[in-house]
Amino acid sequence: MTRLSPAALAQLPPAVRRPSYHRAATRIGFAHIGVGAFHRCHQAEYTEDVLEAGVDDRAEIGVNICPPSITDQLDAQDGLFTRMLVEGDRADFRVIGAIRRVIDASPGRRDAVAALADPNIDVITATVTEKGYCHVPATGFLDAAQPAVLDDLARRDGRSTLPGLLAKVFRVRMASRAPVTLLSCDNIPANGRILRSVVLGFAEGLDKDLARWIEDNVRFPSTMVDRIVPATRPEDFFRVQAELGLDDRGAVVGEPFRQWVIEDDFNVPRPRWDFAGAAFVRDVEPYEQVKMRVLNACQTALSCLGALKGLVTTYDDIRDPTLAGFVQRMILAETAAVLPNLRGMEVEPYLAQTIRRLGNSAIRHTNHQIATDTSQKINQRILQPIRDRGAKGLASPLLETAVAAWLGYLARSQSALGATWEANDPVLPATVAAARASGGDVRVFARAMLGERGVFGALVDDAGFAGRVAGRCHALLADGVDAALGRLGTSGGPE
Ligand code: CS2
Repeated sequence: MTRLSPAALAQLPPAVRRPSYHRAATRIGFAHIGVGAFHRCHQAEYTEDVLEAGVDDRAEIGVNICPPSITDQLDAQDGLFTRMLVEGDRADFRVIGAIRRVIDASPGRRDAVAALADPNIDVITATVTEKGYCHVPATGFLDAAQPAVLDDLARRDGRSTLPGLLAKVFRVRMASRAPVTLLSCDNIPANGRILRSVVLGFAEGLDKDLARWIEDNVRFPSTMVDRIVPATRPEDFFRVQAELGLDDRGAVVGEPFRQWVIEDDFNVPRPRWDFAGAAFVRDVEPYEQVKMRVLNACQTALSCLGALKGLVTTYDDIRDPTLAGFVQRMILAETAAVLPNLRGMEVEPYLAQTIRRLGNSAIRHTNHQIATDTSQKINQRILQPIRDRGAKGLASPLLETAVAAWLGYLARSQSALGATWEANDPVLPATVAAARASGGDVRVFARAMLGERGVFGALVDDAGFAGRVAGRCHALLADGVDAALGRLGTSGGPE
């Protein structure tokens, strides 16, 4: 079958939207690191909308520093790809042209550095997943104990880590006096501050002048990004192929909902993503708190509880009355007390919208995909609300149950504790050690995991927390999810 390409656009059925602006007249003024499904279905479409509106002429170059290969997917298509938005029986297909060039970083990364240091690029966006920042989740600082970070520092070269790569890019930009704005688009709290902190942490270890230059010439606005975009499945590729009559190896699938809130802190001409509905604000923190503590927290709790119940996707989880009831109570009875008061994102309507989004029958987001790397996600989604409630003297039995569910999920990846699946998480070495030392007792396992300071921060010193969470974890595995959640009652219930 013919591949999607500029020449093949004329063959598309009329219902498929395609670029109507003159692609060749755009210039590459943006770069993106980590062209995965999320970026293609989110920031790239905002840029596409702006190009269509004719208010900015900046298109982008995409750079992948980790597999999969972006050139395999998009080179032969001249960067074109389809985003399919689905809800129930409805599907909307659009070919996006905003990505003009793509490169896969070579092992030495010279090509990636050259592309990102190009003075014509004035905004670099990034989606590299939570663990890509190489930070300690509980503190936000560079994790200098990570072998890849140590290696990059020892070689004085950014071949393995994002902070290392960026330091290399900034060294070239310092020589050519080319300031830049860097936009983290991952779900970590104060993502701009964390990106700045890891990049400066790395640069300080290399060259103080470089660190000073970065402080003066690079801005790191924080952002809140939102759209549910699961990994594209084979059946999604077939559906796109059937609709287009063309083969598209870069197709992505997402929900219609999208949101982008960006801290207004640019040292270059500000992109016009506001034309596509993005909001530039002074302070992003309240927005990201609501999003991560409500939507993302529900996803994390559901993914672990759902997996323990043998369910496959968030859609299956939210149709389960026990699980749906549990997450709604968790948010309303506990998290709500530690959410900022934000106009347009008030907790009740926001939660109702979240539950509707999770109930979109066309989105099949697997529990295992969401549960991946929970050690990097749980701080901002669940632990911070627990800490904030603790500071107000409030107990958090439901949020603690979500923590217990994650530990139960990890336990079930270990043969000593009834291995059922493989877990994928940077905390796996500690998980293996804790399982081996547990003698098959999940409470012992959970207590050992609760000693991981990089994940739990000061909560590791809270013996009451450890005892309760270990007990809840045991109950979830020994009695089953329904029985354990049932005992929590409707109000959060007894300990
Ligand atoms: C999900 C997110 O995989 C995950 O961790 O919770 O990718 C989520 O779908 C997005 O943040 C929605 O904007």
